[in-house]
Amino acid sequence: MSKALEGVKILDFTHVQSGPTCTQLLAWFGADVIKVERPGAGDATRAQLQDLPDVDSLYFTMLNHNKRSITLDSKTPKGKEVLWRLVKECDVLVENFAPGALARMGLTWEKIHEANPRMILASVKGFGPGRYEECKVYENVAQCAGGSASTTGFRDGIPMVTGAQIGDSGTGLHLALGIVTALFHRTVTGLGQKVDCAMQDSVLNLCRVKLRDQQRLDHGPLTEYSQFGEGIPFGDSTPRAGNDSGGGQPGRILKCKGWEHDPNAYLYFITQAAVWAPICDIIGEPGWKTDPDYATPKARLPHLNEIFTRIEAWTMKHDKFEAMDILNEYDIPCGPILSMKEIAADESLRKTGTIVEVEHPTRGTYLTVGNPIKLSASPSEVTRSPLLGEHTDEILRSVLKYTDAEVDEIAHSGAVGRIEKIAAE
Ligand code: CAO
Repeated sequence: MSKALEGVKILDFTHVQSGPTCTQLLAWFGADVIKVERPGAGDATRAQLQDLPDVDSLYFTMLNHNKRSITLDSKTPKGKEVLWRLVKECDVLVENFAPGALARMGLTWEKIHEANPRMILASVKGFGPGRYEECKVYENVAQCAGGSASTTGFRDGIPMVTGAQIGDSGTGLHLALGIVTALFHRTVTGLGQKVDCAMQDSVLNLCRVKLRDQQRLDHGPLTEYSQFGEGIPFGDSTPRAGNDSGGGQPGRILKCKGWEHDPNAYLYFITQAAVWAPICDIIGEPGWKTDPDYATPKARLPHLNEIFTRIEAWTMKHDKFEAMDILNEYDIPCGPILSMKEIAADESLRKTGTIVEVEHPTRGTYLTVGNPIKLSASPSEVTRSPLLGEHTDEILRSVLKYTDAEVDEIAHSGAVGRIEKIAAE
């Protein structure tokens, strides 16, 4: 079965998380992703958060599946020569260096476009053009500058960042869509183009409902926020709303049986209007079905704290899975708070390939997250991340068609790392 992106060559000049997330997705869809790394060190994440000595970290292995690695010093004359051969050979160059770094290597859009008019140049930066455009950015900076932190956490607490890497992985996802869109456009124009994603913009895109609420504030209080029922006045910007859904269907995280000793014995419960009647029956408040203070979604808004306290009295009698089973019988939307330990053992996620076990020559077996996007005619298979420079030789010879003598010359010039054969394979 052919892969959706088979035949597409990606010059992967990415590092850390945002860029590698993007190129990993493209690799899962079948693109040939050639990761260019600095000889000796490689992507800095290989050595970050290491749990085993001298073994590529899980941070690296979990973001670089299905890729090939070539080491190349792009600042040496021979290294530059090889890099330009790669530019001419590949369809897409993806990078997330600090602003200006790519141009300092001589790789400006004008030169790239001249050398290979079909090439797409895809970049992640922290900020788009404007007052912060020169800044280096990591995940949490983007969460803060993109509106996520100011709207996450509890009203009376400090701004919070989330565990989901919406700045890094979120931007990588946006970039991947930009790349396949540009590839599609190229089928019509025959030309490549630039694809730019700023982490701030990507976070904001994921936070658009909070900008919605900012504008709603001009016309009155946000009645779906618990703060409204608590009689606390709203300020001039979208507040932090704890675990309120804040949307049309009020929801909360509620304690379940065992919450005293299990930090994840909780359930997210949504009081969807369509199932209000069964909710009232289950929690033992049948009168709320017709009581004018509770019968309609609008009437319920000032009473959300009371309603969720009553529902929680019920959820606390059941463990989260039991509660889920009972509520699902009535199509009441709810979800258990799953720990990473529970997710790692989840049978369904393993069956669909969203959680996969991967074999690595120096690490052994480890768990990773597979492709969350399932294509029926082009399923993804997760293969391990490359060792540093593992494919240098292969790429020089088979992709760039260097002769044996030329490969020797490149190796002796110091432009590439030691060309290794992997003994374990
Ligand atoms: N050969 C020679 N030099 C290389 C090289 C290679 N193969 N690969 C990288 N380099 C050089 C770059 O040319 C750059 O050199 P100069 O600054 O001298 O021109 C240098 O390595 C470092 O690049 P950098 O500034 O991008 O790296 P950093 O560790 O200092 O910063 C980061 C990291 C992430 C803050 C920065 O890259 C950045 O802001 N990127 C854009 C936003 C982003 O993607 N952030 C997400 C981070 S988490 O996913």
